[in-house]
Amino acid sequence: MADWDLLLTDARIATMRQGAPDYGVIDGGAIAIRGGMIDWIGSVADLPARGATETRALSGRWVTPALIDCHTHLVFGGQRAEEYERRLRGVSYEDIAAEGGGILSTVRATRATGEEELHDAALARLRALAREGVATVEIKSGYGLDLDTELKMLRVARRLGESSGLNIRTTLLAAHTVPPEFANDADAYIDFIIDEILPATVAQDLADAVDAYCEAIAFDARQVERLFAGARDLGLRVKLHADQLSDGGGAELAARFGALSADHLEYTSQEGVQALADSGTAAVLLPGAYLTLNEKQPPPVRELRDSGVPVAIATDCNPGTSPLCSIHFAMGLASRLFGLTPEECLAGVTREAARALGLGHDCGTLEVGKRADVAIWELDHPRELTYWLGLHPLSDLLIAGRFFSPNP
Ligand code: DI6
Ligand code: FE
Repeated sequence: MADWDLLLTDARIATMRQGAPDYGVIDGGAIAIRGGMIDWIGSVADLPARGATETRALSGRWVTPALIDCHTHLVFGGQRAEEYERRLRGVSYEDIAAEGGGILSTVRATRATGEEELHDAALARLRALAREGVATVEIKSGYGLDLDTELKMLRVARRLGESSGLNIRTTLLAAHTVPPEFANDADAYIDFIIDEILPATVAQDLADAVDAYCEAIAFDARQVERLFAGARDLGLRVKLHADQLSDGGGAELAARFGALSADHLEYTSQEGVQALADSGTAAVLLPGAYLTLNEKQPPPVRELRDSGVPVAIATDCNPGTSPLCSIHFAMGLASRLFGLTPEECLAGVTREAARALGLGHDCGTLEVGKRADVAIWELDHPRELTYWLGLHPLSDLLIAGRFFSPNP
């Protein structure tokens, strides 16, 4: 009987191992896979003499961990291209939100759309990511804002895990904005989330984490704090949309609750950065939203780097502020707009993105004991993943050790 299910040889491997210099490269490498997991990795010269059911020689191709998109709002009804046009004519995102458009227009569309249709539209976006080597995607709710629709979105997200073959993590974002039913009473809506939506979500095991939008146009730090306490009581980890348009103390708040991640962070202060460093909370940078909103203040990348905060990058794929279905483009933007190096960009969509989802033990690097989520590329060097815009040089994608076809 063969020891291994699949053996990849003659590969140049960027393991992205924590602490390893220069992408953690192994030249002339091999990866042995068994039961969907990495069983052995190293130089071909050291490969133990064992049998494999299937062997693939990769002719010196580059291999990296499969990519991870750790912040998306991929499930939603309709789209907002018309709002985008209005913004180009000078109307601000906040003004559109104040007149009941913005997030609330997607809420109306999502409430009115059936599960099948929501699923199929999201699946197309998911496949676009998979074609770029993405194996793991986080999907948030937050366009329902009532019990039925929040649960509907999370059910669709869970189902996408089965239908797409990708690893899907789901996040309850009921605290995205105040719904019309609770207009002018954000506190009562927070109570409703704590008393009704959170317990139902947990009872049906529909969410892996809880998120909130901490912003002047949504919820303040005190309201988010109450929600997070409720989530903690039910054993759920938290993440936060923090300090995107103003410094609302979001990073400090996320750190206080040991959040998995604090996301956006354009206006985060030095104290906020230090709080993230002390709590081990990952920073998730979202350059697609920064670009689309034509923002001018980039997140404090140097401070994050100097303080040792893990920095991830994601698409934030959503119909309002980041209609971005390309993780490669997010990497390209993170380097051009925020000054991240190509190696930081690759770490940001592999090792650090896994950390931002609490999956650091499962995926995000190529190491023994992790799931065999592997991307194989037609590239001279993995720095090109950040350099090219609009090129998709994926040769093959393995998810849990199996060759995955994004276009079945
Ligand atoms: N993520 C969000 O949830 C909001 N901004 C962001 O970056 C708003 C999304 C929307 O306008 O629909
Ligand atoms: Fe977002």
